[in-house]
Amino acid sequence: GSGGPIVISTWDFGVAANAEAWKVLKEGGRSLDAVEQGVWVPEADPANQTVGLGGFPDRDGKVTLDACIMDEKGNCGSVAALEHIVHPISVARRVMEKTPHVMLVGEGALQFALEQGFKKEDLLTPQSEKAWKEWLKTSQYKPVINIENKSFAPRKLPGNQYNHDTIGMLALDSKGNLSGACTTSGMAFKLRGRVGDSPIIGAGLYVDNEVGAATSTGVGEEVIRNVGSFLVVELMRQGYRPEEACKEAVMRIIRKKPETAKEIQVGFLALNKKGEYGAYAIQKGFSFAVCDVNKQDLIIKGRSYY
Ligand code: SD4
Repeated sequence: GSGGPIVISTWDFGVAANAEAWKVLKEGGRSLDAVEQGVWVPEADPANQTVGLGGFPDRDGKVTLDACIMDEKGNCGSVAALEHIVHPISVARRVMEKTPHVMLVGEGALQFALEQGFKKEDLLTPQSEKAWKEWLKTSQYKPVINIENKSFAPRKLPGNQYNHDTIGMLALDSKGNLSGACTTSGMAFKLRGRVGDSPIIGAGLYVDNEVGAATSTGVGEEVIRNVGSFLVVELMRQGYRPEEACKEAVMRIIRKKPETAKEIQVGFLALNKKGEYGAYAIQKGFSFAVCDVNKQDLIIKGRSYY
């Protein structure tokens, strides 16, 4: 552990996001600002088809976004099934800071975002619309195991299925405070109204400033069932190192549904109060990006059960 400041995030695309977060951290800034600004990068990137602008739509052709954010004081904010806003993470932060609530969904979340001055935009890019129309030909609904793919080109996989990745980011600032953010367009071609783990506090993200923080990526349903990120943090509280805690949370999923687990990917990423980090996934191919004073573009291949 570097002792901080440090920022880590899911998948290879975390490198660019970490670089933005690092600008805040290296100036002694707050981890909350770092994670918000860090995840702006994939949210605004139309070539990234799994987060924010340009995300794959649901099966009705609507891009619906899920995001949440949590700070060192245990404050948290979340939006689910939000349409038309490029930066759902910032709407989640406004929910946290400007309302007495934690979570807003759907039309109410959009109404709140517009009242807060966010711009209404069309998030469906021609590229993602094309992918959706292609998917409609067979309309197969089966999540595919996500593996890191070097290019951000449409991730067409065998059987006409698509990859799906979320950015989860965790940061420890120079004051020793932890924050986290998680943002996604969710599972490609999901049922309209489907909400994954990513905006659920305790499932897709959890931060406890006494202990550590955790986030997840993969098939959200299995993460929600096991309250995954909360579990990882609680295991760290009991003395597990970050990778061990992530592994135990993965094992919980595998033990409960061994047949399902063979077919899906779930990965957890964790950072403790000392700046030590680790990850573990069901399937091979889960990577994460690490950035601290020593190295800004480190990619680590996470260990996995299979
Ligand atoms: C979800 N966890 O909506 C997200 C998707 C994801 O890698 O992370 N894909 O279930």
